[in-house]
Amino acid sequence: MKAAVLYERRQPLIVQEVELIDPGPRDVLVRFVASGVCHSDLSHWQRDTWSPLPLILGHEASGIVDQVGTQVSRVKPGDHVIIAFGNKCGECAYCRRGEPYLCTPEDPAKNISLRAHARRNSTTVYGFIGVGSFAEATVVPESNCVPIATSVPLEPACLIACGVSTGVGAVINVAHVQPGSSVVVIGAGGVGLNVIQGAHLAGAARIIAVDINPQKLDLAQQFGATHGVNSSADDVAGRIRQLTGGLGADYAFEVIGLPQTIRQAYETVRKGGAAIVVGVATEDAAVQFSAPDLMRSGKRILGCNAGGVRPDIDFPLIIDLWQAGRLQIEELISQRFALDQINEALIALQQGKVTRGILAFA
Ligand code: PAD
Ligand code: ZN
Repeated sequence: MKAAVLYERRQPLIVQEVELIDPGPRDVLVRFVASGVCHSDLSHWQRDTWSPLPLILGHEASGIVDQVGTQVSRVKPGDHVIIAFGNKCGECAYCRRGEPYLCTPEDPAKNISLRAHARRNSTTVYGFIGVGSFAEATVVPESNCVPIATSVPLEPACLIACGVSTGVGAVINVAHVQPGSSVVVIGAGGVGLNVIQGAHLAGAARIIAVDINPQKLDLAQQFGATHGVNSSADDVAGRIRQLTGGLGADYAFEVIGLPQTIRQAYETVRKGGAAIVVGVATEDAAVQFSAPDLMRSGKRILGCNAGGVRPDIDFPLIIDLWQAGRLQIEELISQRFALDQINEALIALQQGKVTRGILAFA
Protein backbone atom coordinates (compact mmCIF):
# COMPACT_ATOMS: atom_id res chain seq x y z
CA MET A 1 0.00 0.00 0.00
CA LYS A 2 0.99 3.65 -0.35
CA ALA A 3 1.87 5.52 2.84
CA ALA A 4 3.43 8.87 3.77
CA VAL A 5 6.41 7.97 5.95
CA LEU A 6 8.19 10.30 8.37
CA TYR A 7 11.91 9.40 8.47
CA GLU A 8 13.31 12.62 9.86
CA ARG A 9 11.41 15.20 11.89
CA ARG A 10 10.77 18.52 10.14
CA GLN A 11 11.67 16.97 6.77
CA PRO A 12 8.95 16.23 4.16
CA LEU A 13 7.05 12.95 4.58
CA ILE A 14 7.89 10.52 1.78
CA VAL A 15 4.98 8.89 -0.04
CA GLN A 16 6.07 5.36 -0.95
CA GLU A 17 5.06 1.69 -1.00
CA VAL A 18 5.16 -0.15 2.35
CA GLU A 19 3.90 -3.57 3.35
CA LEU A 20 1.31 -3.60 6.16
CA ILE A 21 1.72 -6.29 8.82
CA ASP A 22 -0.67 -9.22 8.52
CA PRO A 23 -3.66 -8.94 10.85
CA GLY A 24 -3.35 -11.10 13.99
CA PRO A 25 -6.31 -13.19 15.24
CA ARG A 26 -7.96 -10.18 16.93
CA ASP A 27 -6.92 -7.54 14.37
CA VAL A 28 -8.80 -5.88 11.54
CA LEU A 29 -7.49 -4.52 8.22
CA VAL A 30 -9.32 -1.30 7.35
CA ARG A 31 -9.09 0.60 4.04
CA PHE A 32 -9.25 4.31 4.81
CA VAL A 33 -11.91 6.53 3.29
CA ALA A 34 -10.73 9.74 4.96
CA SER A 35 -8.26 11.05 7.50
CA GLY A 36 -8.29 14.44 9.17
CA VAL A 37 -5.02 16.31 9.60
CA CYS A 38 -4.80 17.33 13.28
CA HIS A 39 -2.33 19.60 15.04
CA SER A 40 -1.09 16.56 17.01
CA ASP A 41 0.18 15.10 13.69
CA LEU A 42 1.90 18.40 12.96
CA SER A 43 3.49 18.42 16.43
CA HIS A 44 4.94 14.92 16.00
CA TRP A 45 6.33 16.01 12.62
CA GLN A 46 7.92 19.17 14.00
CA ARG A 47 8.91 18.29 17.55
CA ASP A 48 11.32 15.71 18.94
CA THR A 49 8.76 13.53 20.71
CA TRP A 50 8.37 10.03 22.13
CA SER A 51 6.98 8.57 18.89
CA PRO A 52 9.35 6.09 17.21
CA LEU A 53 10.60 6.58 13.64
CA PRO A 54 10.07 5.78 10.83
CA LEU A 55 6.43 6.62 11.38
CA ILE A 56 3.18 6.88 9.47
CA LEU A 57 1.36 9.84 11.04
CA GLY A 58 -2.44 10.35 11.03
CA HIS A 59 -4.92 9.29 13.72
CA GLU A 60 -8.34 10.79 12.85
CA ALA A 61 -9.80 8.29 10.41
CA SER A 62 -12.75 6.39 9.01
CA GLY A 63 -12.82 3.49 6.59
CA ILE A 64 -14.22 0.16 5.45
CA VAL A 65 -13.26 -3.20 6.94
CA ASP A 66 -11.41 -5.33 4.39
CA GLN A 67 -10.14 -8.37 6.35
CA VAL A 68 -10.63 -9.68 9.87
CA GLY A 69 -8.54 -12.02 12.05
CA THR A 70 -9.89 -15.47 12.97
CA GLN A 71 -11.16 -14.41 16.44
CA VAL A 72 -12.72 -11.07 15.48
CA SER A 73 -16.43 -10.82 16.32
CA ARG A 74 -17.37 -7.14 16.43
CA VAL A 75 -16.91 -6.30 12.71
CA LYS A 76 -16.93 -8.07 9.35
CA PRO A 77 -15.64 -7.19 5.87
CA GLY A 78 -17.67 -4.37 4.34
CA ASP A 79 -18.54 -2.72 7.68
CA HIS A 80 -18.04 1.04 7.98
CA VAL A 81 -15.94 2.06 10.97
CA ILE A 82 -14.47 5.03 12.78
CA ILE A 83 -11.09 4.12 14.23
CA ALA A 84 -10.41 5.04 17.87
CA PHE A 85 -6.75 6.01 18.34
CA GLY A 86 -4.42 4.83 21.12
CA ASN A 87 -4.49 1.75 23.30
CA LYS A 88 -7.89 0.22 24.04
CA CYS A 89 -6.77 -3.09 25.55
CA GLY A 90 -10.03 -3.68 27.44
CA GLU A 91 -8.10 -5.47 30.20
CA CYS A 92 -6.07 -2.92 32.19
CA ALA A 93 -7.31 -1.21 35.36
CA TYR A 94 -8.31 1.93 33.40
CA CYS A 95 -10.23 0.10 30.69
CA ARG A 96 -12.01 -1.92 33.37
CA ARG A 97 -13.11 1.23 35.16
CA GLY A 98 -14.52 2.74 31.95
CA GLU A 99 -11.64 5.13 31.26
CA PRO A 100 -10.23 3.74 27.99
CA TYR A 101 -8.61 7.12 27.18
CA LEU A 102 -6.14 6.32 29.99
CA CYS A 103 -5.54 2.72 28.85
CA THR A 104 -2.13 1.48 30.01
CA PRO A 105 -1.55 -2.09 28.82
CA GLU A 106 0.05 -4.20 31.54
CA ASP A 107 2.26 -5.85 28.92
CA PRO A 108 4.33 -3.06 27.25
CA ALA A 109 4.57 -5.27 24.14
CA LYS A 110 0.84 -4.62 23.68
CA ASN A 111 1.38 -0.84 23.34
CA ILE A 112 0.04 -0.20 19.83
CA SER A 113 2.22 2.88 19.38
CA LEU A 114 5.32 0.72 19.63
CA ARG A 115 4.30 -2.42 17.75
CA ALA A 116 5.42 -3.00 14.16
CA HIS A 117 2.78 -1.53 11.85
CA ALA A 118 4.33 -1.96 8.41
CA ARG A 119 7.61 -2.80 6.73
CA ARG A 120 9.70 -1.25 3.99
CA ASN A 121 12.29 -3.78 2.85
CA SER A 122 13.57 -4.99 6.25
CA THR A 123 12.84 -1.76 8.15
CA THR A 124 10.01 -1.67 10.70
CA VAL A 125 7.62 1.26 10.22
CA TYR A 126 5.36 2.40 13.10
CA GLY A 127 1.79 3.74 12.98
CA PHE A 128 1.04 6.91 14.97
CA ILE A 129 -0.95 5.95 18.10
CA GLY A 130 -1.69 2.67 16.36
CA VAL A 131 -3.59 4.23 13.43
CA GLY A 132 -1.18 5.65 10.83
CA SER A 133 -3.90 7.10 8.60
CA PHE A 134 -1.65 9.05 6.21
CA ALA A 135 -1.76 5.80 4.23
CA GLU A 136 -4.23 3.75 2.22
CA ALA A 137 -4.95 1.20 4.96
CA THR A 138 -4.22 0.12 8.53
CA VAL A 139 -4.23 -2.91 10.80
CA VAL A 140 -5.72 -2.23 14.25
CA PRO A 141 -7.10 -4.37 17.10
CA GLU A 142 -10.84 -4.94 16.77
CA SER A 143 -11.31 -3.03 20.04
CA ASN A 144 -10.19 0.13 18.18
CA CYS A 145 -12.97 -0.21 15.57
CA VAL A 146 -16.32 1.48 16.18
CA PRO A 147 -18.83 0.28 13.57
CA ILE A 148 -21.26 2.86 12.20
CA ALA A 149 -24.35 2.61 9.97
CA THR A 150 -23.72 2.66 6.21
CA SER A 151 -26.19 5.57 5.97
CA VAL A 152 -23.75 7.85 7.87
CA PRO A 153 -21.48 9.82 5.48
CA LEU A 154 -18.14 8.14 6.04
CA GLU A 155 -15.84 10.91 4.83
CA PRO A 156 -16.79 13.65 7.37
CA ALA A 157 -17.21 10.95 10.05
CA CYS A 158 -13.39 10.70 10.22
CA LEU A 159 -13.37 13.92 12.25
CA ILE A 160 -15.31 12.19 15.03
CA ALA A 161 -12.21 10.11 15.80
CA CYS A 162 -10.33 13.09 17.24
CA GLY A 163 -11.29 16.75 16.71
CA VAL A 164 -15.03 16.46 17.27
CA SER A 165 -14.93 13.90 20.07
CA THR A 166 -12.05 15.64 21.90
CA GLY A 167 -13.74 19.05 21.70
CA VAL A 168 -17.25 17.92 22.58
CA GLY A 169 -15.91 15.43 25.16
CA ALA A 170 -13.86 18.17 26.88
CA VAL A 171 -17.12 20.04 27.51
CA ILE A 172 -19.48 17.17 28.30
CA ASN A 173 -17.24 14.51 29.89
CA VAL A 174 -14.39 16.50 31.44
CA ALA A 175 -15.73 19.93 32.43
CA HIS A 176 -19.47 19.03 32.71
CA VAL A 177 -20.43 22.53 31.49
CA GLN A 178 -23.75 23.63 32.99
CA PRO A 179 -26.56 25.46 31.14
CA GLY A 180 -26.33 29.24 31.41
CA SER A 181 -22.60 29.27 32.15
CA SER A 182 -19.83 31.38 30.63
CA VAL A 183 -17.15 29.58 28.63
CA VAL A 184 -13.85 30.86 27.23
CA VAL A 185 -12.16 28.89 24.43
CA ILE A 186 -8.55 29.89 23.76
CA GLY A 187 -7.60 28.62 20.28
CA ALA A 188 -10.46 28.30 17.79
CA GLY A 189 -8.85 25.71 15.50
CA GLY A 190 -10.07 22.27 14.44
CA VAL A 191 -10.45 21.10 18.05
CA GLY A 192 -11.36 24.48 19.62
CA LEU A 193 -14.33 24.92 17.25
CA ASN A 194 -15.66 21.63 18.61
CA VAL A 195 -15.26 22.86 22.18
CA ILE A 196 -17.33 25.85 21.03
CA GLN A 197 -20.06 23.71 19.49
CA GLY A 198 -19.99 21.44 22.54
CA ALA A 199 -20.46 24.45 24.82
CA HIS A 200 -23.34 25.65 22.65
CA LEU A 201 -24.90 22.18 22.87
CA ALA A 202 -24.48 22.19 26.67
CA GLY A 203 -26.47 25.45 26.87
CA ALA A 204 -23.67 27.88 27.76
CA ALA A 205 -25.02 31.44 27.70
CA ARG A 206 -21.74 33.13 26.79
CA ILE A 207 -19.08 31.49 24.65
CA ILE A 208 -16.03 33.68 24.18
CA ALA A 209 -13.54 32.59 21.53
CA VAL A 210 -9.95 33.85 21.84
CA ASP A 211 -7.54 33.58 18.92
CA ILE A 212 -4.78 35.53 17.19
CA ASN A 213 -6.28 34.83 13.75
CA PRO A 214 -9.36 36.99 12.94
CA GLN A 215 -10.61 34.39 10.40
CA LYS A 216 -10.78 31.80 13.19
CA LEU A 217 -12.85 34.24 15.26
CA ASP A 218 -15.33 34.55 12.34
CA LEU A 219 -15.52 30.75 12.11
CA ALA A 220 -16.01 30.54 15.87
CA GLN A 221 -19.23 32.55 15.54
CA GLN A 222 -20.52 30.10 12.89
CA PHE A 223 -20.01 27.29 15.41
CA GLY A 224 -21.79 29.04 18.29
CA ALA A 225 -19.40 31.58 19.85
CA THR A 226 -21.24 34.64 21.15
CA HIS A 227 -18.10 36.83 21.34
CA GLY A 228 -14.61 36.90 19.86
CA VAL A 229 -11.45 38.35 21.38
CA ASN A 230 -8.41 38.91 19.17
CA SER A 231 -5.58 38.22 21.59
CA SER A 232 -2.95 39.88 19.41
CA ALA A 233 -4.86 43.19 19.60
CA ASP A 234 -7.18 43.16 22.65
CA ASP A 235 -6.63 43.01 26.43
CA VAL A 236 -7.88 39.43 26.90
CA ALA A 237 -8.24 39.44 30.70
CA GLY A 238 -9.98 42.84 30.77
CA ARG A 239 -12.36 41.98 27.93
CA ILE A 240 -13.33 38.64 29.52
CA ARG A 241 -13.94 40.24 32.91
CA GLN A 242 -16.15 42.81 31.19
CA LEU A 243 -18.11 40.06 29.39
CA THR A 244 -18.58 37.98 32.56
CA GLY A 245 -19.89 40.60 34.99
CA GLY A 246 -16.43 41.30 36.45
CA LEU A 247 -15.91 37.85 37.96
CA GLY A 248 -14.28 35.84 35.17
CA ALA A 249 -15.60 32.82 33.30
CA ASP A 250 -17.01 29.62 34.74
CA TYR A 251 -14.81 27.55 32.40
CA ALA A 252 -11.79 28.32 30.21
CA PHE A 253 -10.49 25.73 27.73
CA GLU A 254 -6.93 25.98 26.43
CA VAL A 255 -6.82 24.35 22.98
CA ILE A 256 -3.38 25.35 21.68
CA GLY A 257 -0.71 23.77 23.89
CA LEU A 258 1.33 26.78 25.06
CA PRO A 259 2.34 27.52 28.70
CA GLN A 260 1.32 31.18 28.38
CA THR A 261 -2.18 30.37 27.12
CA ILE A 262 -2.63 27.63 29.76
CA ARG A 263 -1.76 30.31 32.31
CA GLN A 264 -4.20 32.69 30.57
CA ALA A 265 -6.97 30.08 30.93
CA TYR A 266 -6.26 29.84 34.66
CA GLU A 267 -6.32 33.63 35.06
CA THR A 268 -9.49 34.00 33.05
CA VAL A 269 -11.73 31.85 35.26
CA ARG A 270 -13.62 33.13 38.31
CA LYS A 271 -13.08 31.76 41.82
CA GLY A 272 -14.31 28.19 41.77
CA GLY A 273 -14.10 28.06 37.98
CA ALA A 274 -12.30 25.41 35.94
CA ALA A 275 -9.38 25.72 33.50
CA ILE A 276 -9.27 22.74 31.15
CA VAL A 277 -5.99 21.86 29.40
CA VAL A 278 -6.76 20.30 26.00
CA GLY A 279 -3.75 21.55 24.00
CA VAL A 280 -0.65 19.35 23.95
CA ALA A 281 2.43 21.31 25.05
CA THR A 282 6.05 20.30 24.39
CA GLU A 283 7.32 17.57 26.75
CA ASP A 284 9.43 20.03 28.79
CA ALA A 285 6.74 22.73 29.14
CA ALA A 286 5.96 23.90 32.68
CA VAL A 287 3.31 26.33 33.94
CA GLN A 288 3.58 28.08 37.31
CA PHE A 289 0.67 28.71 39.65
CA SER A 290 0.66 30.35 43.07
CA ALA A 291 -0.20 27.54 45.49
CA PRO A 292 -2.03 29.80 47.99
CA ASP A 293 -3.97 31.47 45.16
CA LEU A 294 -5.03 28.04 43.91
CA MET A 295 -6.12 27.10 47.43
CA ARG A 296 -7.96 30.34 48.22
CA SER A 297 -9.60 30.75 44.83
CA GLY A 298 -10.90 27.20 44.71
CA LYS A 299 -10.07 27.18 41.00
CA ARG A 300 -9.75 23.80 39.33
CA ILE A 301 -7.24 22.77 36.68
CA LEU A 302 -8.38 19.76 34.66
CA GLY A 303 -6.30 17.68 32.27
CA CYS A 304 -8.19 16.50 29.21
CA ASN A 305 -6.85 13.40 27.49
CA ALA A 306 -8.78 12.63 24.29
CA GLY A 307 -11.84 14.44 25.65
CA GLY A 308 -12.43 11.72 28.23
CA VAL A 309 -14.05 9.83 25.35
CA ARG A 310 -15.29 6.25 25.53
CA PRO A 311 -15.42 5.61 21.78
CA ASP A 312 -18.04 2.84 21.92
CA ILE A 313 -20.44 5.14 23.79
CA ASP A 314 -19.49 8.62 22.62
CA PHE A 315 -18.97 8.11 18.84
CA PRO A 316 -22.57 6.84 18.35
CA LEU A 317 -23.85 9.65 20.59
CA ILE A 318 -22.00 12.25 18.50
CA ILE A 319 -23.36 10.69 15.30
CA ASP A 320 -26.92 10.95 16.68
CA LEU A 321 -26.40 14.62 17.55
CA TRP A 322 -24.90 15.30 14.11
CA GLN A 323 -27.71 13.50 12.27
CA ALA A 324 -30.24 15.44 14.37
CA GLY A 325 -28.64 18.72 13.21
CA ARG A 326 -27.22 19.56 16.65
CA LEU A 327 -23.53 19.35 15.62
CA GLN A 328 -21.87 20.59 12.42
CA ILE A 329 -19.29 18.20 11.03
CA GLU A 330 -19.17 18.64 7.20
CA GLU A 331 -18.82 22.37 7.86
CA LEU A 332 -15.48 21.77 9.62
CA ILE A 333 -13.87 20.52 6.38
CA SER A 334 -12.49 23.43 4.37
CA GLN A 335 -10.08 21.57 2.09
CA ARG A 336 -9.53 18.05 0.71
CA PHE A 337 -6.09 16.72 -0.21
CA ALA A 338 -4.83 13.56 -1.92
CA LEU A 339 -2.28 11.39 -0.06
CA ASP A 340 0.46 12.74 -2.37
CA GLN A 341 -0.34 16.24 -1.08
CA ILE A 342 0.16 15.40 2.60
CA ASN A 343 3.06 17.85 3.06
CA GLU A 344 0.92 20.67 1.63
CA ALA A 345 -1.90 19.66 4.00
CA LEU A 346 0.40 19.89 7.04
CA ILE A 347 1.77 23.26 5.95
CA ALA A 348 -1.77 24.62 5.35
CA LEU A 349 -2.61 23.62 8.96
CA GLN A 350 0.58 25.18 10.30
CA GLN A 351 -0.19 28.45 8.48
CA GLY A 352 -3.75 28.59 9.84
CA LYS A 353 -5.25 28.28 6.33
CA VAL A 354 -7.72 25.45 7.01
CA THR A 355 -10.66 24.92 9.34
CA ARG A 356 -9.86 21.18 9.12
CA GLY A 357 -8.09 19.70 6.12
CA ILE A 358 -8.68 16.03 5.28
CA LEU A 359 -7.03 13.41 3.13
CA ALA A 360 -9.76 11.87 0.95
CA PHE A 361 -8.97 8.39 -0.39
CA ALA A 362 -12.15 7.59 -2.33
P1 PAD B 1 -5.24 24.12 14.99
O1 PAD B 1 -3.91 24.48 14.43
O2 PAD B 1 -6.37 23.78 14.07
O3 PAD B 1 -5.76 25.28 15.98
C1 PAD B 1 -4.94 26.01 16.84
C2 PAD B 1 -5.56 27.41 16.98
O4 PAD B 1 -4.84 28.15 17.96
C3 PAD B 1 -5.51 28.23 15.68
O5 PAD B 1 -6.78 28.79 15.41
C4 PAD B 1 -4.47 29.32 15.99
O6 PAD B 1 -4.73 30.53 15.31
C5 PAD B 1 -4.65 29.47 17.50
N1 PAD B 1 -3.47 30.03 18.18
C6 PAD B 1 -2.16 29.70 18.01
N2 PAD B 1 -1.37 30.40 18.86
C7 PAD B 1 -2.22 31.17 19.60
C8 PAD B 1 -2.04 32.11 20.67
N3 PAD B 1 -0.82 32.39 21.14
N4 PAD B 1 -3.14 32.70 21.19
C9 PAD B 1 -4.38 32.45 20.73
N5 PAD B 1 -4.62 31.57 19.72
C10 PAD B 1 -3.56 30.94 19.16
O7 PAD B 1 -4.96 22.90 15.98
P2 PAD B 1 -5.99 21.77 16.53
O8 PAD B 1 -7.27 22.45 16.87
O9 PAD B 1 -5.95 20.60 15.61
O10 PAD B 1 -5.23 21.32 17.87
C11 PAD B 1 -5.14 22.22 18.97
C12 PAD B 1 -4.37 21.60 20.11
O11 PAD B 1 -5.13 20.52 20.67
C13 PAD B 1 -3.01 20.99 19.72
O12 PAD B 1 -2.10 21.21 20.80
C14 PAD B 1 -3.32 19.52 19.61
O13 PAD B 1 -2.16 18.72 19.76
C15 PAD B 1 -4.27 19.39 20.77
C16 PAD B 1 -5.12 18.14 20.78
N6 PAD B 1 -5.32 17.54 21.99
C17 PAD B 1 -6.05 16.42 22.10
C18 PAD B 1 -6.22 15.83 23.46
O14 PAD B 1 -6.47 14.64 23.57
N7 PAD B 1 -6.10 16.62 24.50
C19 PAD B 1 -6.64 15.83 20.98
C20 PAD B 1 -6.47 16.48 19.75
C21 PAD B 1 -5.70 17.62 19.65
ZN1 ZN C 1 -5.92 14.69 16.93
